[in-house]
Amino acid sequence: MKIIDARVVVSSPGRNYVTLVIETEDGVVGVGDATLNGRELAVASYLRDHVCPLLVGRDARRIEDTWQYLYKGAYWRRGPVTMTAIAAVDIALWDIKGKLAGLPVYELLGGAARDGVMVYCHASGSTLDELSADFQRHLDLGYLAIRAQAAIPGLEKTYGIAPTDGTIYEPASGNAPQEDIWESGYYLDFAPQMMARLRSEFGYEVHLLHDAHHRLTPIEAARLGASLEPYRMFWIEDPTPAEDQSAFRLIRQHTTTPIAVGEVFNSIWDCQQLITERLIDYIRTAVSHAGGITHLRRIFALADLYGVRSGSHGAGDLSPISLAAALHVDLSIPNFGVQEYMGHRDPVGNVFDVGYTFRDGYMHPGDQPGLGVTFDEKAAARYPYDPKYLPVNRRRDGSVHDW
Ligand code: GCO
Ligand code: MG
Repeated sequence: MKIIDARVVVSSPGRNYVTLVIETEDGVVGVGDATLNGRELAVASYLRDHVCPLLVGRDARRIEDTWQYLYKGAYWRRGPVTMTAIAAVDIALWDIKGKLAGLPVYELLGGAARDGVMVYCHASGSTLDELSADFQRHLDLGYLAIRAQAAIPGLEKTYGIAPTDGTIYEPASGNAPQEDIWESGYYLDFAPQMMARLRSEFGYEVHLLHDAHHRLTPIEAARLGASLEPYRMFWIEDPTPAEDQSAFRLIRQHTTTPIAVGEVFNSIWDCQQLITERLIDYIRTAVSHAGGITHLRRIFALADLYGVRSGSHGAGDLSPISLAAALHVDLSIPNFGVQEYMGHRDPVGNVFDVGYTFRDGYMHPGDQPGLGVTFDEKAAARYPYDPKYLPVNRRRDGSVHDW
């Protein structure tokens, strides 16, 4: 089953997506997501210039061998660009394998270990009243788990707050990133007030999540965790930058609030210490940024040994192909925790036709052979690449801050 073509399509149906299309000699087509938000063309080039030529002529059925060949064989290992490129190939090959077998990918991964995949959505507001209205709206839609973010009084702009006009919350800035001002003090005072309000209004049954976006020092993160303990969080996410994995020991010494980390990780080595020392509760690696289905399963298997559960990244900058791939993995692993689901706004639906469904707080990848996502290349061509950057954070004194 030889691969005869591998091509990269960069399109922007509302936001930028990089899609890898692999075709076999029998006419079976597999698709993979190679999107790295704000660095899209680097992955497109890595694939086009260095990987696609190596794929042509290879046996599409040999997923593990291809993974090892691209990872070990390149000499230069890891990193978000490399691992996103490998992920795209891997996801496309699993799609092909499912189509060849006539089975949805989750069946190839051992079959369904649960009936549905609990997802969490995003509720936000520029005031607490707006946040609570948005929270109620998502409860009415059936969500059982909700991430809550609100604009922080004292700061001009807060990342993660969706504008009310339905656009995405990352600013549209083509030539250079927008720069926001951040001061942790305002945030640390405000976060407990926000959660107190939500718990007093909506009770304790709904799972409550919150993203700190790597902005705190370890001792500040410890303070945040401790101050949120009365509100029984499902998790706080990315409390401090995780390059320094041992920093989480300090956070753990001070709080029982569960911690989720890992959306910017790209390999098992990035999370090894966090998992094996039980410094986190949920590992958030994304299928498209951490080496695809093959590598994600390896990370989750390691996590399972240490009682750490999955909580895969699922923001809108990951294409519907990634979301589908994540859902197949989520459905099949023993230590699933929760799946992020931000959803995709049209015109994304004109380019990606999806088989996954949402009902009563749970998603299911569907039972079509492969991943269950059809990518329309002709439609994609109608939405040319539109360069955009994530914003940058500075403190009031002008120094660049983590985020
Ligand atoms: C999340 C994330 C996203 C990221 C985005 C970056 O938890 O959903 O933090 O909002 O910022 O995916 O590309
Ligand atoms: Mg996050």
